[in-house]
Parts: sequence; structure tokens; C-alpha cells
Amino acid sequence: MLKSTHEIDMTNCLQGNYFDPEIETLPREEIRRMQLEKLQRQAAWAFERVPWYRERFLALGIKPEDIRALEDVRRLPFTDKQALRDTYPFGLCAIPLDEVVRLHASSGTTGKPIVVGYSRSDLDAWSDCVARLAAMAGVTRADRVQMAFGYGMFTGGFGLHYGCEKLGCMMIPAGSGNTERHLMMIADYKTTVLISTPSYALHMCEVGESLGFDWAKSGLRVGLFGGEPCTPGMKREIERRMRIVCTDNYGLTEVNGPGVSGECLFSRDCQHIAEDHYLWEIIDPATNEPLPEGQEGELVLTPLNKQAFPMLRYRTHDLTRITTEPCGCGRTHARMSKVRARTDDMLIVRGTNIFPSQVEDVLTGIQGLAPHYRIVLDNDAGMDRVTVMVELQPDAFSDSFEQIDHFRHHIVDRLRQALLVTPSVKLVEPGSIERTTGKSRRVEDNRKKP
Ligand code: DLL
Repeated sequence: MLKSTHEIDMTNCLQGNYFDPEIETLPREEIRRMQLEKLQRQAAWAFERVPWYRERFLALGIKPEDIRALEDVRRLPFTDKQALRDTYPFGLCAIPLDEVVRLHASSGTTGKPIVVGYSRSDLDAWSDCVARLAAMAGVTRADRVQMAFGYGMFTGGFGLHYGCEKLGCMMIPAGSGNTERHLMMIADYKTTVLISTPSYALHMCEVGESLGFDWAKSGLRVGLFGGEPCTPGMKREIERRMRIVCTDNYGLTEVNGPGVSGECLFSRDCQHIAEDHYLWEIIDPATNEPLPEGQEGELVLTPLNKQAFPMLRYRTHDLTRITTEPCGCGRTHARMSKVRARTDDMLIVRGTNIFPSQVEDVLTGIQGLAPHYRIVLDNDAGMDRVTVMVELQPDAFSDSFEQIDHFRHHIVDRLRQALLVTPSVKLVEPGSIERTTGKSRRVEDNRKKP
């Protein structure tokens, strides 16, 4: 049976496939009432049990009782990665360590990882959030879900595993790597749902195609992708090649892991935030002031049910915008737009600010380019230089030097218009940019500091 993008079976994806309908369709005033109660409880919990928070409350001259309205969240202190580093490994823990039943960690770019612990009830709440996002993407208990994240300190593997298991799916814990074995399992076990980063899914497409794997004949129908940005171009590409519905889910270790938000099949470019578990704010990262609904800014999250490692106003550094407008799926929880950039991934090149997502937008809009690229920065010649290395699609390859060079100039022009900086462009052979089984690394900054 041939599946085309238009023939994708959406039966399970339509309205009604809720994990917890009562909570997911709660009127907004009731969501806010519930959030306030939980916020008051979390503030008191952190104040009473974590010296780091108590000190911050006292320094700000506030007490948990000062939280009388949801807007009072702004009176609470922010938490950031540095707080977790300063208190490494267990300084932010609010319960006796013998009640912590799991640890996860996220590797930072420098030094020690940040560590978070979970109580039994934290794990329960976490898997509810994940079961919900899977249901939103149309996954049901009839699905066979193949895991391509590693089972390790990264929250992706265990987090999505236990959530989908809670939904009642058949979990296939294949783990990361060994793409050929993944393909064999998809075929033999009639896997219907794949969990991975979007970049690994693209890599799977390539390996599959090189081995003659017939995606149309596979039973795969949904991708639960996350852990890194998925551009509209990547999404289209994966849907076309794997012939599946490609959905995106978002989360971060500090506030549990995956499960903060997930995509429903009505508003494909947004993700519903689990508002009974997370209070969100959008702030201007430069002034820390709140921004009006709909405006892009930094997402700040306060988990509302976290026992072991409570986090108040965690600065995610992720840029997004949020709407509370009703959604066609019937869910009332707010929706965040896809995270495309972080406040800290901005590159300053000769005084001009560049986001890697701007480069990606240009490249994915040009026919003949594969969605595999790398931005390399250096200052060997005394001045910042940007080189964009990008792969050609096999059918865009040409023996004519003039033709390739003309194409390259066209890409340089398009990048210059978007970035206001002129990069060098290197067109490289299909398959030559390193593939990863996890999150992809797009930027290589080799600039020497003065
Ligand atoms: O990546 C948790 C996760 C695992 C989410 C699997 C979804 C699926 P960390 O390793 O702590 O946790 O990285 C968190 O990754 O602040 C974002 O910058 C980025 N990120 C995660 N999911 C998405 C997404 C996990 N769907 C950091 N879109 C976050 C864009 C994402 N960025």
C-alpha cells in the first residue's frame, strides 16, 4: 500500500485523542486558578526546603505568602544554569536523598554537567506529561514505538519511554545508533512511531534509501521528534521521505526533560504547554521585563509539581512566542511557537548579530541543497570570517564548474541579504557533513580570543 503525504492516516490524530480530557480542556480561568494554588505551594516548598532559595527570598525581601495573584510570580527570583552549577550536584534538592529515585544530567558546553533528581511522584507527573504529548501527536495504545534516543543521563530516552509506556504503547527500546538495526526493527516489528532528534531521522532516511529500504511499505506513521530545533524545511523533508506525520515536542532537563510541550495535529507549528505542570512567562532577555502575549522573547518556566528539585522561574534561554487563543483540537492549554533560536546561540560577526536559524532558513529555501550544513567561524586573517558549508542534493551535482560556481554565488547572495554579512560558501558532497545520533552541532567557532 503506497502512502503519500496526502494519504497519511490521520484517524488517530483527530480531535478526541486526549490523554486527560478533563485537564486538557479546562476553561482558562480554571487553569489560572489551579496554577496560582500550585505556584503558592511550590514557592513555599522551595523557601522552606532549599537554603539557596531561602537566601534569595530574603535578599528580595519576600515571603511565599506574598504570592497572592499569578502575576506575583514576577516577585520571585530567577533560577539559571549557573545556580545548578554552583550547587552541584545536590544543593538544590528539597527532599532527603534516599527519596530521590532517579538522576538525570545535561552536559553543558563547559565543565561539569548539571544534575537533577526526581522523586517517585516527579516521575509519575513527568510520564503523564509525555503520555499527553504522544496522544496529542495521534499516538495510541495500539502503537509500536521505537526509541532511537540513548538510555542514559540524557532525559530523552527514559522520559519518552515511560510516557509512551504509560499510554499503553508497545515500547521498543532500541536505543541510539546502529541505523541498519533500527531499519530492520522497523520492518520486522512493524514499528508505527519513531522517537529521535529530527536530524537523526533525516540520517535514517539517507541510510534507508542507500540500502533500498521502502518507507512506503513500512508501517511507520508518526515521528515524535525533539531535543533540537526542527525547521519547517526539515519537517517537510522527513514527512516526504519517511511518509509519516512529523511532530515536534519540547523540554529541557532542568524542568524534567521532554514533556513541557507537544504538537497537536491541528496547529502544526505550535506546541501545547502542559499548563497544569508548568507556568510560563515570556520576558525580554535584555531587561527581564514581561512581554505582551504573542511577542517573541525568552521562555521562563516554573514547574508546578516538582518535589525533588523545585525550580522557580527557570531561564530557558529559548526564544518563542505564546498564544492562549483557542485551538481547533479542543485543548485549552496555551501554545508556544517552535523554538528556533536561543538567546545564547547568537553569533556576533564583525559587529552584526547572526542566528544560526537565519542561515538554516535561507539554505532550506534553496532547491538543490540538502538540510545538512555547518557554520564555521575563524579570525585567522585578523578579521572574523564566516564559512557556510552545505551539502548538495545528489541530483544537483554537476560536472560543470561554471554551473556549480554560479549556484554557489546565488547562495552567497541569498545569505548576504538575510545576514547583512558576506559569508564564504563551500558546496560539499552529499554525506560529507558529520551525522549524529543525537543533537546535531551546526556551529564551529574557531575564533581565537584576543
Ligand atoms: O533536549 C529534552 C528533550 C529530549 C526534549 C527529547 C524533547 C525530546 P536538554 O538536553 O536539557 O533536554 O536540552 C534542552 O534543547 O533548552 C532547547 O534549546 C533544545 N530543545 C529541546 N527540544 C527542542 C525542540 C532535552 N523541540 C534544550 N525544539 C532546550 C527546539 C529544543 N529546541
